[in-house]
Amino acid sequence: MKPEILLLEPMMDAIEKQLEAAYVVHRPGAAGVPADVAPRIRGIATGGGTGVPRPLMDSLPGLEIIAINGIGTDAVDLEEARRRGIRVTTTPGVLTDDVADMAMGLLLSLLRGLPESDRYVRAGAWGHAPAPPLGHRVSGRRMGILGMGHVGQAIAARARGFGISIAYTDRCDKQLPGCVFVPELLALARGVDTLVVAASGGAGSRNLVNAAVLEALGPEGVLINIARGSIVDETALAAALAAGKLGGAGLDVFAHEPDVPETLRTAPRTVLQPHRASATLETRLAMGELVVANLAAHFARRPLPSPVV
Ligand code: 8YV
Repeated sequence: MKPEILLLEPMMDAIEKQLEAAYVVHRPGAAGVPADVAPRIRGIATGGGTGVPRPLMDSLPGLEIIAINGIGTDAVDLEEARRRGIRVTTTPGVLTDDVADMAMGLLLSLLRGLPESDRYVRAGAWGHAPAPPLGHRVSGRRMGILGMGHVGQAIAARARGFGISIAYTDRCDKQLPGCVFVPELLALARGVDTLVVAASGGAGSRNLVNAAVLEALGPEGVLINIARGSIVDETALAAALAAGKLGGAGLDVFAHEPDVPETLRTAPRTVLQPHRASATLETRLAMGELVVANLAAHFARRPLPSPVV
């Protein structure tokens, strides 16, 4: 008998086929998990942003494993999982480079005005209407990174190649060559013109990037967020952009996805993405393979490739 699992987010066809071959896969829609199915569910495959809502976890008495197709664990109650002996796995390593690339992509798009220029050419305006405003030089900028884990360090490595200096804040000084550690986020923001959010989400980082931090970045400063929307106070961000107190923002993530506040959708000097930092064929395949491998190891009672609980 195949174990029964829930698939809470679509994955690549090739991955879903592998899941279908090994499990009875249920895809709960808006109606949720039928009452007769819930007791039979032993595993969940889900995304980092989607996680597992606590009421869903509570409705699955036989749940044994949650395999996250991502590295963020903030949308899963890890304490409760530990308490109930539910294993939790993530997909570390394989998405680091893509997420760092997205941070640089957002920075380049924002500073060089790529989306506006693209629209200008497509509209046939070239030669007929004034060109878009001049952009800003990328080299020579001073980048501050909030959260210097694997992704933060991959962003630093790329930014250095663009002639950008690096400072960062984290729980402790990681003694990284060529990177200046600044213990306080506010002090970091005062000393840089580019703040990149690469920290973990969750209660400990909620609204860390607040009005004071944005004001410290200043009218020439830009914010890039490829981590979690919850880390940034979106109301303060929209207000700072509207008032010209912040130079711009490149955002891949939002506090209440897929809802993006109107104030951010219409804010000036912004480049927005629908949580796409790990969304390449190569990486989503590698992530999916890890999800499959973790589930397979669990049901075969082998050691899990990448457990967090
Ligand atoms: C993915 C993520 O987009 O790694 C994470 O935590 O949020 C992203 O890489 C997501 O997990 C896929 O839905």
